[in-house]
Order: sequence, then C-alpha cells, then structure tokens
Amino acid sequence: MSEVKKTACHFCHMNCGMLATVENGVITKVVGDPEHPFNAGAQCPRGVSALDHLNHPNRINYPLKRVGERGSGEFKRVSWEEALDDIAARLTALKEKYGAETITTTGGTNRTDDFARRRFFNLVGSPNVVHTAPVCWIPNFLTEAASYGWAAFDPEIAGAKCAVIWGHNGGSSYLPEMRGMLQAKANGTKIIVIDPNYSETASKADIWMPLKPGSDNALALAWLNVIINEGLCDYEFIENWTVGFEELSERVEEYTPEWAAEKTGLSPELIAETARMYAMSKPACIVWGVATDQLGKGSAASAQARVALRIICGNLDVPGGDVMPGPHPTFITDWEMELNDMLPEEQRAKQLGSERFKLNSWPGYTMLTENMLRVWGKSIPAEWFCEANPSTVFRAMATEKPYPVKACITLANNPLVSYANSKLVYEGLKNLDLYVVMEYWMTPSAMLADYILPAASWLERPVMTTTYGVSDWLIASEKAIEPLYERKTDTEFWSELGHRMGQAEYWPWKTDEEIFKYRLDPIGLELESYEEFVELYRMHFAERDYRKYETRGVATPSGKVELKISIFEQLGYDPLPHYVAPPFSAEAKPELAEQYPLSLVAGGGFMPFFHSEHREITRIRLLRPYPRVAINPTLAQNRNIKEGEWVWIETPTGKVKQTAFITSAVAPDVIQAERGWWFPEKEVKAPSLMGVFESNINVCVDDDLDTLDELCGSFCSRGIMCRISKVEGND
Ligand SMILES: Nc1nc2c(c(=O)[nH]1)N[C@H]1C(S)=C(S)[C@@H](COP(=O)(O)OP(=O)(O)OC[C@H]3O[C@@H](n4cnc5c(=O)[nH]c(N)nc54)[C@H](O)[C@@H]3O)O[C@H]1N2
Ligand SMILES: Nc1nc2c(c(=O)[nH]1)N[C@H]1C(S)=C(S)[C@@H](COP(=O)(O)OP(=O)(O)OC[C@H]3O[C@@H](n4cnc5c(=O)[nH]c(N)nc54)[C@H](O)[C@@H]3O)O[C@H]1N2
Ligand code: SF4
Ligand SMILES: [Mo]
Repeated sequence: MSEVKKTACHFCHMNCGMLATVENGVITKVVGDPEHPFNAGAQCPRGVSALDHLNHPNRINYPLKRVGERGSGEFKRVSWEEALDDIAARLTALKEKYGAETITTTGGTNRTDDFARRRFFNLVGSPNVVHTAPVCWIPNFLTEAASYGWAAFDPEIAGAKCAVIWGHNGGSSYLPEMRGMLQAKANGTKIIVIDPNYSETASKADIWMPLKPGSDNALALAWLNVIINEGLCDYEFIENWTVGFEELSERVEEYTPEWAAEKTGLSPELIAETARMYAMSKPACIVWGVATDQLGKGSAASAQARVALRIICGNLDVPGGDVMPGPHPTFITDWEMELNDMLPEEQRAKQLGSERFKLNSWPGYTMLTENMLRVWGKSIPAEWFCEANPSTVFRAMATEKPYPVKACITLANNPLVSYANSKLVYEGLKNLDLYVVMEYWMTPSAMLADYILPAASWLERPVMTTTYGVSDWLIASEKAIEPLYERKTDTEFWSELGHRMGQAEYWPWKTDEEIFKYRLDPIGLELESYEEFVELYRMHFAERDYRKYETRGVATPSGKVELKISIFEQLGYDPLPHYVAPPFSAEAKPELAEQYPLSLVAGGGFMPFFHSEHREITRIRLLRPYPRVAINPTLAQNRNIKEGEWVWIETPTGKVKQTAFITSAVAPDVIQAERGWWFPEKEVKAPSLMGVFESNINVCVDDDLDTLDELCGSFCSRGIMCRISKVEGND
C-alpha cells in the first residue's frame, strides 16, 4: 500500500511543505510540496537529506542511562519506564531538598514542544527556563512590544517602496524568503542591506552598507538625526498616535552622520543619503535580523533606535510597512496553553537574573502582558519572552550561587556549542546532580548527561507552525509514520514526566494530534480529527487588518505608540534611544586594542548547516567538511595565510582554529568565523567531547555579566576584539 503524507520539514524555521511517500509503513521518498506557500516544491540540501536523518546509524533510538563517569561516553540501554520513573523520583527529591527553582531546563531554537516545557515547569514551580532567546530575536521583539504593544513582526516587502534588511541574511538563513525579496526588487522595491559582510543577500541589494561589526546602534541613531533634522517625518502620525517625539528629537541631536561615520566606518554622505531614501520611500519596512540581537550590551538600545525609525516615518502597521500581526484570535495560542498563573509569585521572584535583566523576565513580562491583554485579549508566551538568564544559570550550576542549581533538562539544544563561554557551560553541566538530554544524536552536551532520551523527528510527528503564537496564522502538517524504535515526541516526554510528578490532570491528551485538535477547535471548523484539518485546510490565516491602533488602541501604558518607552522607565532603564559602545570594541576596551587588532563576527547562519546540527550527515558534510573563517586577502597576505590553511582565532576569552576562507566579502580588519562546530567523528569522551573545544567559536565569546545587554542579558557575538595566526606544524 502506498500513500502520500503532507509533512513539513523542521530542519530550519521555514518549515517547508514536504510530501512523504509511505509504502507498507516505510518512507520511500520525500519531495518538496509544490502547493505549500513557503517553498512551492523546493528543498534545500538539508531538506533533501530527510531520509538520511531519519535512518542514520548514529541516531539515538532507545533511552540511555550513564554507567561510567560523567563524560566517559559509557551508557546502557534502559526502558522508558525505568528512565522516567528514576528522573521523576530524583527531580522530586531535589525539589524537596533545594526548592523547585533548583530544577532548570535549556532549549534552543524554534522546535515543536512550544508550550509543553513551560506548562511542565509552571506546574513544577520553577521559573528557571532558559533558551538561546536573548541572542535570537528577543531584544528586538520586546523593545517593539514595549513601544507599540506587539512586534511589527511581518514586514511587507512586497508592497514596500524600500526595504532595509538589517543584520539579516535570508540568502543563507531563510532561503525560501529570498524569492519574495527578489520579486519585490523586480517590482521596484529598493533594497538596502546593512551588513559588514558581502552576504548572499547583500549581493542582491541596491545599496550595501558594510558597517563595522556591532556599530548598528550608531547608524540607527544617525538616521534618526538626519530624518528629524530634515523634517522627513510623518508628523500626522506622530501628532495623533505617539508620545515622546520632543524628547527623542532632543536626544538625537548629538548623533550626527559625522559622529556615526567614525563609529561605523561608513561615510557621512552615505549615512545621510540612505536615511533620506528610507524616510522618503513610503511605505518602507525594516527587516530585522538577529545580528542586532547579538550585540551584547546595547542590543535593546539599538532596537530602540530602529523602533523609533519605523514610528516617525509612519510605517507602523500600514500595508507595505512593518505590520503587527497580533495573536491568532481563535486558535488556542501557546500563551493560553502555558498555565503561567500556576507559577506562584514567590517562585517568579526567584527567577535567576531577573533582578538585573528585567525586560525578558518576570518583571518586564508582567507589565507587557497586562497591556497586551487589554488590547489583544492574549499575551505573548512566557516561553522565550520570560526566562532566566542563561549566563546567570550556568554560573549558578558551576558555583551554587546565588543558590544551587542541581538539575537540568536539555531538550532541542546543544548548550556546549550554542551559548557563550563554552568552558563555563561545561563547568556548569558537569556539576549537576541530574542532567537529562532529549536528542536525535550523541552530541557533546548529551555526552555529559545522566539520561539521553530518543527524540522523534519531523517525519515521525505532526508539526504545527504557529511562530510561538506571536502571529495570526498557522500551518499544520501530519506525521508520515509512527516514531521508529523507541523514539518519542518532545511533548510526549513532558506529558509523561508530568504524569509522574503529580500533573496528570493537566495532561489529558494522549497524542500530539489530540492537543492540536483541542487548540484548533475554537476556530469553528467542526473537525473530526487533526488529520482532517491537514487534509482539508492545512493552514488558517486570520483576517488581517492594518492600522489596528485606530480600532483596538495601543497596548502600552499610555495607550499611544511610545517613542519614550514608559515600561523601560518603570523598569529603571533609559526610555529613549541612546548610544552604547559595543562591549568588546577598541572603544570600550582601548587597553586591549593593540594586542587584539581585529574585529570578530562570531556567527551568522550559513549553508548547509543549521547551527550545530547535521555535521554527521555525509551528503551535507561533504559540502562543507571543515569550519571556515572568512579573511580578507590583504589580511591573509600580511599573516602569510593561504586558502584552506588552519588559522588560530584568539580573543582574551579563548582560542580555537578554523580553516581560512580568503574573500573580499569582509574588510581587512574584520574576520567572520562560523559557529556551531564540533566533530561527530572525533573521540566520544571527555576531555575531547568530539572536539567541542577545538573550533567552536563560543569558546572565544565572553559572557561576563557586565558585557550583556542590560535589558535582556544577551551576549555579544558581533564585533569582538581578536587576533589570528597561522596554525604551525601539528598544533
Ligand atoms: N556565537 C554565536 N552563538 C550563537 C549564535 C551565533 O550566531 N553566534 N546563534 C544563536 C542562535 S540565534 C540560536 S537560536 C542558538 C541555537 O542553539 P541550538 O538551538 O542549541 O542549536 P542547535 O545546534 O540547532 O541545537 C539543537 C540540538 O537539538 C537537537 N534537536 C533538533 N531538533 C530537535 C527536536 O525537535 N527535539 C529534540 N529533542 N532535539 C532536537 C539537535 O540535534 C541539536 O543537537 O545559538 C545561538 N548561539
Ligand atoms: N542555514 C542556516 N539557517 C538558519 C540558521 C542556521 O544556523 N543555519 N539559524 C536560524 C536561526 S535560529 C536564526 S535566529 C536565523 C538568523 O538569521 P539572520 O537573521 O539572517 O541572522 P544571522 O544569520 O545571525 O546573520 C545575518 C547577517 O548578519 C551579519 N552581521 C554580522 N555581524 C553584524 C553586525 O554587527 N551588524 C550587522 N548589521 N550585521 C551583522 C552577518 O554577516 C550575516 O550576513 O537563521 C535561522 N536560519
Ligand atoms: S531546512 Fe531547507 S527544506 Fe527544510 S525547512 Fe529549511 S529551507 Fe526548507
Ligand atoms: Mo536563532
């Protein structure tokens, strides 16, 4: 028997539609779905490798329990019952001894367990949920939310006269998105790309602005200066819908194009000309990229300046501008599923890092939620937007200060590779009483676990794309087959662990499909089953209105769009855009400038990999067998480095090696290293941990709390002082 299942690839956030042919229970073919709105039938190299991923011999297929020393790589197979019973018993004992806050969890980027992790933790009573969130869209999103009550999450490039692509490289990180950009360009949209690297996206731009890494804040402030001084604002919108314009105008007086030219390395003329181009093209949109969330100290401040640009130019929530989708009105969103009210006040107060990084933790989240409920009737999820600070949590694991953190559940995350200061993360994870990892593979982080649990991947589970409930649409897909071996879905894991920890009444559903159906029912489609939704509808887009401030109001304390952000003021932060020197620049640390003369960009998405994933899939790895650091030809010549040679990259925090990729795409004083590297083929035990400290750029990235974003605790991976040298001999 042969049938075709409508699945969706989950190897990146695009969630391209895929058609899986299943013959007698075995998937024989996976191709792009020509009818899917995202990919229209296309597949990237990861999507093409779906079956290699599903059937790979390195996949974790059964629960594993550590039998040797931590890091020895010695595990034995156990049953799910044995693993979950023991994990539940140990978590319960630790909770009794140290308090629920001693139990933590780390997660990575957009996966499928969305609400379930948070529901479990709220019911356990721990506020210490951690993601890579602070470096991934949260400073931008929350600054927008504080200023205008939701993020302008959907820039409508198609209808824009000008699109500013700011620290974002769709050409590598969101491939299918490029079609839309190129179509818009063909229809006359002017494209400005702000990026120190001549990226795939920059290569298609009308204007490429190669600013110094980390200097985005200076550029945005100077654009504000030009636009306000030259009277290029939308005064009607400002008059009717905003507060704080006078203060903003005063504030940005000092940030002239000449001032910014020195910080950014761009000419004052180019800065002024592009500011005019953006302001005078109506409508225009700004597409943010996570580069601007990764500036460390000053990330939110730089978001503040971009937020003000959108507002004063009248681009907020207009067709072809920066559209605020709001939540889906009837679908039960992640926020509604999380049970945040179950987490007691006194436990919220114990959230690690929340007394310092207040915007993306309980203090700020409470204020944002209050306002959002008034206007939208729903809030954004606590997951990602209200979290413990990762750097504070890893320190607490390592030092027991301010209180002991004894247990951690890592699910869909590779903390040794993804967070800054990998060696500190290692100290933290090693020190845990109980470490549980749910994974596809044996990763360096998983090797430190007491239990490794086998995760089902997208061909083995249904997926509903909802962008965490911050957008007004959803797209659903079905599983192609039942999970192979003893793999389970992530949601099943949280539910089954919850059942063992007194949460049974809150996990009434038997399958992921039942949960999705429960969440879809209020839309009113009278569904028999979730599968029926996939078959008949597949997606649901709520009706979209523009200029919703006119009908709904604005979800801020003043009920206006706030150029002077009162929530920031109440939390004790500067409510107006302002300049913050990039924390690892020569400007911030002049004493190190001579020793570390170069500027490192530590990351950025690149093909064919997704973060630290897919290194074990041969057909993907062959495309890029070794880590590469981009070096300008002049710099390479000065250091006597040839293409493909191994190069040391060194910062005051650490030293790793990558191979030279000699290219004029970066300036002579900038290098761009790849992130996410470890080597599944290397020794599967400590201290090597599959080479995780050899080429992983986060070994070189510091997370000293004083260098993190003051509001969101984001670490800095862009514009870090560094030096390079050729690797000699067998180093
Ligand atoms: N220096 C530097 N650091 C960065 C960045 C950077 O640009 N520079 N980028 C940051 C950003 S934006 C992000 S989002 C993070 C990403 O950080 P992570 O999300 O930790 O990155 P991944 O390598 O994708 O790790 C996910 C792990 O989970 C497993 N996995 C994947 N899907 C699933 C699933 O559905 N279920 C389960 N149980 N496991 C799964 C994978 O096998 C992989 O080992 O890294 C951040 N770190
Ligand atoms: N292939 C692939 N795709 C991915 C991912 C992946 O790991 N691999 N990760 C996914 C995830 S979780 C995320 S968050 C997104 C991120 O995707 P994007 O939003 O595109 O962000 P990045 O990939 O971090 O970097 C984008 C661009 O920022 C530039 N850049 C570096 N430093 C600076 C700076 O200081 N200022 C400015 N203005 N630009 C700078 C880089 O050169 C790069 O071209 O991609 C997603 N897609
Ligand atoms: S990995 Fe490739 S095929 Fe899969 S969703 Fe992303 S772009 Fe689409
Ligand atoms: Mo991300």
